[in-house]
Amino acid sequence: MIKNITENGNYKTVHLADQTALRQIVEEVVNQTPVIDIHTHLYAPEFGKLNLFGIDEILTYHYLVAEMFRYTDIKPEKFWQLTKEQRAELIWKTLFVENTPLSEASIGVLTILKELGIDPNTTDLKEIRQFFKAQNITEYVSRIFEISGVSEVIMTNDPFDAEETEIWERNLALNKNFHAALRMDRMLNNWKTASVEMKQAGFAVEEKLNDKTIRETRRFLDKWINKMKPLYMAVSLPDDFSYFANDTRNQLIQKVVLPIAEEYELPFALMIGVRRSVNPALRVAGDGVGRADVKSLEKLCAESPDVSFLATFLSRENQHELCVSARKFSNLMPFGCWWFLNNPSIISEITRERIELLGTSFIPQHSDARVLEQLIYKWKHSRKIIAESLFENYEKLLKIGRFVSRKEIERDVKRMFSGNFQNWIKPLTKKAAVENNG
Ligand code: RAT
Ligand code: ZN
Repeated sequence: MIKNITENGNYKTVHLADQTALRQIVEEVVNQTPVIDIHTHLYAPEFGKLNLFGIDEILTYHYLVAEMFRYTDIKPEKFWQLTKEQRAELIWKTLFVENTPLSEASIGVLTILKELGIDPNTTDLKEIRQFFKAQNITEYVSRIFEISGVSEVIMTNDPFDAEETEIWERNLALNKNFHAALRMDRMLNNWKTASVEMKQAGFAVEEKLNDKTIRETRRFLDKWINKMKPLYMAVSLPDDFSYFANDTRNQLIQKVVLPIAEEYELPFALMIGVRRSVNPALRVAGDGVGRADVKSLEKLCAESPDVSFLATFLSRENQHELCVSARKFSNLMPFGCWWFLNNPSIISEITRERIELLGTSFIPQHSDARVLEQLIYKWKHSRKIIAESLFENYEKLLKIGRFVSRKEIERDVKRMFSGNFQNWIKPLTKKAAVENNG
């Protein structure tokens, strides 16, 4: 006989077999707790055509484009000449009709269809298109958020993207569930071009990092921070990123990014390990992964204790080191299972590892959704694994005789799904103490 949790949080004595009740409650809480999706490529409806939705966008997701090339002989140059509809048709035929859709990204498409009430056995793409054409976008956005259990999303906002900045310049009131993140890729990864573009935009910036350039670069970021009101700054970095080098990127981090992070109390998110354009012919589907050096992240955290860092690594091999670093630095918050890691077997491994090393003091997932409906599958699939990983650990407690209440489970899941992030974006002085130092 063991004790088990009850609905109101009290303990009652039940038979061991009733561990199923514990599992059920964990699943229920995980499924019902709203999540803040801290990294997406979605846009608020006010961004017009940048806000992607519908079956043609879903099918032409670059994860699926890459997979399609595994099965067809079509040359990339020819593929990119097709219209979006033609590309979607080819991907549909290749991955869903002529082959069994077994990969995570293709199962994801079927999860979306099922959750929207479309028969996943439908092979006629025209029929599926009808459903999406009939949607009213404002209501549809709320409906997708509701089905996905997502309360808010953070966008990825690039101050060098003309299509995007043109909309920001209009100062529109955005849907309140979409927030900005200021993306620094072009500035930190391609300074030569970025400096020219900033100059063209009226900032007295030169390629050489003299004092005036630093001042003007900060002024450029001041402008965009005031306009976008981002919740954090972010950059994706290559696998060979080294904070030990004295290169332009590191000088910009030291002289521009970190001072701004302190001044505005904005966390700095580092997404490390992408090898851009491993196969340029595949365009956005052509990036790869490489193992990075976590010591560079530790150096950043150690040298800037007053800056809050969010970090995710693309390589599976870096995940354990990231957890250990987070035990050493309470200004470091690991987040998400990024891109090629966003597969059930790997999410399961990473989440279990993180719980074992960090308890609940991490952010388990982000969707990276580029197309609105992807929120549905990314969160449905991840929730299942997060629930399993949590259950596994509550079960260990149960076996020892330490009983958990529903309230505790709710508190834990809330922290992981929204609280840790909300706490992280608060000014340093207002952050709750993080109890994860190892
Ligand atoms: O996951 C993706 O869609 C990638 O293409 C990238 O956008 C990556 O997530 C990134 O933010 O750089
Ligand atoms: Zn992304």
